[in-house]
Amino acid sequence: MKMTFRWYGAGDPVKLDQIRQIPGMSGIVTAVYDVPVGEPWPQARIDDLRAQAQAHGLSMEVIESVPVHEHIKLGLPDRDRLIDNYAQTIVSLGKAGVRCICYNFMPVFDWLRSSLAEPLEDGSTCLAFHEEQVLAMDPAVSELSLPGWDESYTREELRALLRQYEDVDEAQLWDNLIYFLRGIGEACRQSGVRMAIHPDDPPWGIFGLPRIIRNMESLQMLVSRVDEPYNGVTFCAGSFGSDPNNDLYAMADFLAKRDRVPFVHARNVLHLGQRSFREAAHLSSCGSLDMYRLLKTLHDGGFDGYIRPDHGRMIWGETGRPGYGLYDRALGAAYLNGLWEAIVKAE
Ligand code: DNO
Repeated sequence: MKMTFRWYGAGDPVKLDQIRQIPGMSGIVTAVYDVPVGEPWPQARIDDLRAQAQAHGLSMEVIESVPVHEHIKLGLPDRDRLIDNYAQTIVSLGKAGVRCICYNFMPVFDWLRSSLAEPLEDGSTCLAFHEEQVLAMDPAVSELSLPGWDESYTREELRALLRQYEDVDEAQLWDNLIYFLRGIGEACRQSGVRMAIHPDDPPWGIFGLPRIIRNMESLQMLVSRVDEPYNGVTFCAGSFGSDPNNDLYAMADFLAKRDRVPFVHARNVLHLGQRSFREAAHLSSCGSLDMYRLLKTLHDGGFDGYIRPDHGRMIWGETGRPGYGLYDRALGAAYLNGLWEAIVKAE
């Protein structure tokens, strides 16, 4: 297992100097953020990021994310050119030593929460999803915006995009995903890069848009339709785990035993009903997920990939990017490293 930490580049309030001081940290998970979605990433920009990491004693073997252009998800005629561009980026990343790319296939929006700073009794804040608040939102009219979302659309463009998805159902979205994965297969095989799809977050449909990476059935479908080692999953515990109907451990076991988990996002959630949750500290007793059982299942299934602590609460007065402060994620990393050491030594 290689412990990593997400870093948003030079503008991130969390600095590489700080990340390197977290015990057991092997590398950063980052991206080139200012190349328009769909364009290939210049090799020089990738190499520069890697040099920054290395200057701080950190590796850069995981990229999160190389975003997939909406026209690929929609299956529009210009997708072949966009897939070729994506393949070029894969090859360039491979040259720079990247081994894993985390991406998602969620239409229009990435992850969604109703609150980015819900106050907790202990004075910290966390991200939360309250179904009734989300159902009251209308993205086509509100000024809704979250970190991680593509901010480059105007309201009118967003409305037009949402209309385009009216003709895309789940079966069509699946076909478009498989087409994409096959289209980048050669680049992945050549460059030794593994793709790790991020689950839909939360793992159910929102705003009437199709969402397809949600549960065990999705995973079975994914690995059977493109049965190749490069086609993997980012096992995001908090995303799959926010649906109480998901058997997280059976899902981890299924994927790990097939060697389809190049990357893990380890975080905990506290269920507040079927479709509402709060993001908890990483420790099992703070939420609804058993982090020991999850790591043990991954370990026993043969997992030996990259892992990172995921969203943290804001604690000790820290301000910054919601979910991506330094302190609670660093505590998460230390805890996960401790669990892993105990699991390995008990063998
Ligand atoms: C949220 C992240 C996601 C993830 C993308 C991958 O904090 O886990 O935004 O990076 O879905 O493409």
